[in-house]
Amino acid sequence: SSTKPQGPFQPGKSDYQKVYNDVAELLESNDEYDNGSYGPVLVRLGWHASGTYDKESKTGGSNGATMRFSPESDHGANAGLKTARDVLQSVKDKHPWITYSDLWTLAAVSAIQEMGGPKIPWRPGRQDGDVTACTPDGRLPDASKEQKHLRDIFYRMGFNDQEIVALSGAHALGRCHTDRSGFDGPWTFSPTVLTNDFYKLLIEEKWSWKKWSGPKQFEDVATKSLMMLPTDMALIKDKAFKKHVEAYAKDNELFFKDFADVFAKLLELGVPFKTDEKFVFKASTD
Ligand code: DDH
Repeated sequence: SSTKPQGPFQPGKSDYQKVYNDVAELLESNDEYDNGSYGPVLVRLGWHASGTYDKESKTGGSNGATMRFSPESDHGANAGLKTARDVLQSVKDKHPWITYSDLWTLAAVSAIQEMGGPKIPWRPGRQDGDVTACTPDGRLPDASKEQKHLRDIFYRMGFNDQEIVALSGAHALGRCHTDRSGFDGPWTFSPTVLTNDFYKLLIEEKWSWKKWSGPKQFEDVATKSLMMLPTDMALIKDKAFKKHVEAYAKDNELFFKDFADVFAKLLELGVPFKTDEKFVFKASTD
């Protein structure tokens, strides 16, 4: 009893790896959910928590985890993300020392790696904020718009054209839900595996407007089972974007390298880290 450690718990890499592993175990724990994986919606949570960053005012970003609170939780862009937050609560209960903001970003890293994606170096240090740090509505992209809007939104976060295209490859994963965004369907035939298929399909398939009463979206002419958003299609309408789409369509390794860099950067926007040391987590298949 005299050998009890003193002071507050100081988590290290092995503690974060345990969190990573617990998220990995959750991903396919519910056959009934979507394509049998919470992976895509956890990636979307990490992205929407981070993509509110504004480099001028230095507000928003993953630090704070302010999507726990209304009004941010009710912003239209965040529809459906309660599912992701709720799923992660069991991990938070098991590891109460981790902040929600570190947990949400680490969960996105776990989901990407477990879905066959590249290693995403990650570091801890985010602090949870309160409701006063909620960002105003409108900081996340509007899928009905095109290249000018993409640049307005992503330049505000500090990204360039190549990074916009690299980030967009995440749409190889998951799907649109009519009861969330109003859009419908997946982008690829393997929505629980990260590949460069988003770019390949964008270039190789023929796309036409879907005939339906929902929001304007594209469908592939060949099978009518895949979709593209107007913002996705803007990536091949715009010459400067298209050049990167073509490069990633040809070279999955290049996509993985650039995606790892830009996704890691996204998750760190605006976070006042105290350490430079980044962790690379072991995937369950390593
Ligand atoms: Fe996205 N995304 N996204 N997206 N996104 C949707 C789903 C998913 C836009 C709109 C939508 C990124 C960029 C953009 C993921 C990851 C990322 C849906 C459908 C819409 C709409 C939501 C629903 O109905 O459930 C737009 C617009 C952009 C843009 O302008 C570039 C980025 C950068 C990422 C990322 O992770 C880096 C993922 C994953 C999904 C699938 C979610 C799911 O539940 O499945």
